Amino acid sequence: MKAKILAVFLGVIFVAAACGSGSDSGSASGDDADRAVKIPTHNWSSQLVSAEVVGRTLIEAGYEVEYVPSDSQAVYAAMCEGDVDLVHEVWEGAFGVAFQEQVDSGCVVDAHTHNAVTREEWWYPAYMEDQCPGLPDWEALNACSDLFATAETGDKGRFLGGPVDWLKGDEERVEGLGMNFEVVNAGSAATLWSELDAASANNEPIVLFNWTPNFVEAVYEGSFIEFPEFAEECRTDPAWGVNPDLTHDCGNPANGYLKTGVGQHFIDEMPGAYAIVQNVDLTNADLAAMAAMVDVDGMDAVEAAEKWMTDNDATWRGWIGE
Ligand code: TMO
Repeated sequence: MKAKILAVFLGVIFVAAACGSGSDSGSASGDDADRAVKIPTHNWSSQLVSAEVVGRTLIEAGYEVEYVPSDSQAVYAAMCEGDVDLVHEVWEGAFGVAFQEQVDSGCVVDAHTHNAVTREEWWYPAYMEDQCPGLPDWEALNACSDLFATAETGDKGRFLGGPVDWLKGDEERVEGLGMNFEVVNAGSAATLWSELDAASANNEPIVLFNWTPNFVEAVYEGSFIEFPEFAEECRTDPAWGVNPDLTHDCGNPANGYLKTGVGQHFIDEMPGAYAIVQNVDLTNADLAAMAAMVDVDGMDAVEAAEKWMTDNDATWRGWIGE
């Protein structure tokens, strides 16, 4: 309550300031609270670049932004609490459950579905097809589990998963499908790519978490494992699917969404900024290019965002109505 009153009060001051200086088109709306837009940053490259792009676009429109390093699952509850205002890369496979929970509770709003179509799944380099006949079928993978065994995983195959704040269902899936695999989570995305690089240099077995759009498809040949097709009930109804007793006996969505979610508080407090954020639309090509600038070309997120904005000037200007 107190925060709301303060927000309205700051809004009034801001209107006064905006009128005094004669705001030009594309600048912050006079109805918006006078505070920074809080944008979370996560631990994969496209997100770090696109966060900068969203931030710089808002700055061009006259807003201030603040970046908040955030756990990519906990961020949805954090958005509910008002600690961040928006999440502009909600990947269905990794975050669909955590996002939907807060949408259902009423404090997070499903603001936009991007043009991009996404997939996040177990993935292997193409040379594995000679070593493990029958790929990309999951049962063929399981039959080859011994190829993927490591000192760490004993007689089970190793699945190299992403950092623990990404997908939550890998262990449940191994159980649900009765696979002879153990999930080992990488500490960072960089570890995934260095392990892929090392394995590929010698055609050594590896199955790891990957996604698209990403830079990987431009650099390595490979495929996603085909698990039983995803359905919502697979995550909630043990009776559904090949295992009648357990959930998660299916893959991730093969044509997943990429969404932008915002806090209801953000819509209330900063309607002008919200209108811009709703316009932000990313394509598969955008995300792949953003990831490649960092993971292939070695730019940092700021350099990559600057280059993307130079290359896509009309796109982001369109978002702010120029
Ligand atoms: C959310 N991610 C793109 C890393 O799967």
